[in-house]
Amino acid sequence: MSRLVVVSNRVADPRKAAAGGLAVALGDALNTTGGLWFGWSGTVVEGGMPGEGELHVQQAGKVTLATVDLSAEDHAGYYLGYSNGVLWPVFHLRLDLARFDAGYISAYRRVNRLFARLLMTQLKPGDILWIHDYHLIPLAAELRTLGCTHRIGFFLHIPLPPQQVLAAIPQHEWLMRAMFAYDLLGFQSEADLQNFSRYVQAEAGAVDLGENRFRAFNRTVRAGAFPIGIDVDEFAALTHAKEGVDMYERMKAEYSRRKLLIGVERLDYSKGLPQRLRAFKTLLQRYPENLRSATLIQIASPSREDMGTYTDLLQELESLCGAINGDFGELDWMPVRYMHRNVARKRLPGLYRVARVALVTPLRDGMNLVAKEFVAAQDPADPGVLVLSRFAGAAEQLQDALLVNPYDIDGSADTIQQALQMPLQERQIRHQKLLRNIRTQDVHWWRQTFLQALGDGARSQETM
Ligand code: GDG
Repeated sequence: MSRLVVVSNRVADPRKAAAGGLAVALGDALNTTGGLWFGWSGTVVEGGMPGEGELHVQQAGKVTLATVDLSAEDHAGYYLGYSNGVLWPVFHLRLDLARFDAGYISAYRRVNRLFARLLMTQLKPGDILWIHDYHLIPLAAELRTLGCTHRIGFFLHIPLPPQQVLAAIPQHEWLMRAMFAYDLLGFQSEADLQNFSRYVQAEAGAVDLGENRFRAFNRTVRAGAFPIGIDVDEFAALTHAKEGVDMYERMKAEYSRRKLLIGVERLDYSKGLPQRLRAFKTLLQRYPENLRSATLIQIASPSREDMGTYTDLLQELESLCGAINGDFGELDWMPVRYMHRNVARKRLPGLYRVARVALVTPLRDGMNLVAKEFVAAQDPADPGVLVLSRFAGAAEQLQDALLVNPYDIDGSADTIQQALQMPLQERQIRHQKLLRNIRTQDVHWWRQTFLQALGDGARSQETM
């Protein structure tokens, strides 16, 4: 069996429990074949030389972790700049926030070249490479330039926008050409795959060879939708572990007289938090029976704090929460409990389980794992209701959630009310279907399906 090499911006030690579903799933795969996980170490070297970085190699069980330090200049241009100041906003349909003219592209290319150069020193014949996410789109092209002939797959965790939006990126042609250096491209949803297909045919003159294979720039790439899942069993075990149960019981006692709604995400403008708070406020105005009763716990864990757009969002949220609590709160009831803090992963399932309703209402999201975690943590006998944005990749699979348009504040408020009022039997039926779905297409299925498609491609090429 080929050795698996995973490359991602950040590397997690798969032996550590706090690592989360993705790290656990990739760790499983790496442990099976013995593998290498390569990425940024998380260290920023002030005054370091751009395009240079020390490589650290350590063994974590059967997995080799190889990580690179970045100079402050590279970190600013590659990570904060091009990745999170250009690609992240554009891919989430926020052209207004993209900083096209800041010259970040050179650092983005430089770091991808640095990664390629150092990774080449670690590769063995027959390795299969799996590269993750928007930080590393040109990595395969850089590796090919250095003579790498291995099979390389790419998975995009965030959405791929429609043709016209993608074409607004000054370097879009270069990015798309780089995508053809891969053998397999994985997207989260059918919608992303369609955007890719339309874009490459319209902008790159690609020929559709059928079965999602496209030919352009003298290369053939296969593309597919591989919706990422969670480790349902791991999450169910967390739900029944001590911390999960403690959290559940504490919250249940505290909120026994209230209807609890929950929102959990990284603080990010793609997650639709201001719109959600406005919808909650409209709920209280339109359906006064929720006064003194419905309580929204919103966890917005700190993320990319060193970027200005995130500071603006933080201020907007604080002022919205303050206004709702000021206008509607009573001495014994606060409508919104807002936390700008990270909650320990072991406590999340208890919180999900005690909630009557989860609000997962991003304006745009590649998949959204919180939606799936919420479903996994529910008591099947008395499950909570998932209110899910139709613009999350997860909506393609989770059709039995209550789907909303997060831009439609009144419509969202009505749907939240429907969720709060939903009879037990309907909740049970919807939950059963959702659970079946996340179990069938869990994170192990995702990983196996992607790697099988990447391996199958190798076999079909050999027989050509
Ligand atoms: C990207 C794509 C895609 C959140 N707050 C806390 C916390 N979390 C955990 C959740 C969940 C994870 O973070 C968030 O995953 P999402 O999928 O919801 O969103 P992104 O971080 O934007 O992830 C997304 C994903 O990649 C995978 O492909 O689904 O579309 O944007 O696991 O539980 N965890 C802890 N404390 C918190 O306060 N411990």
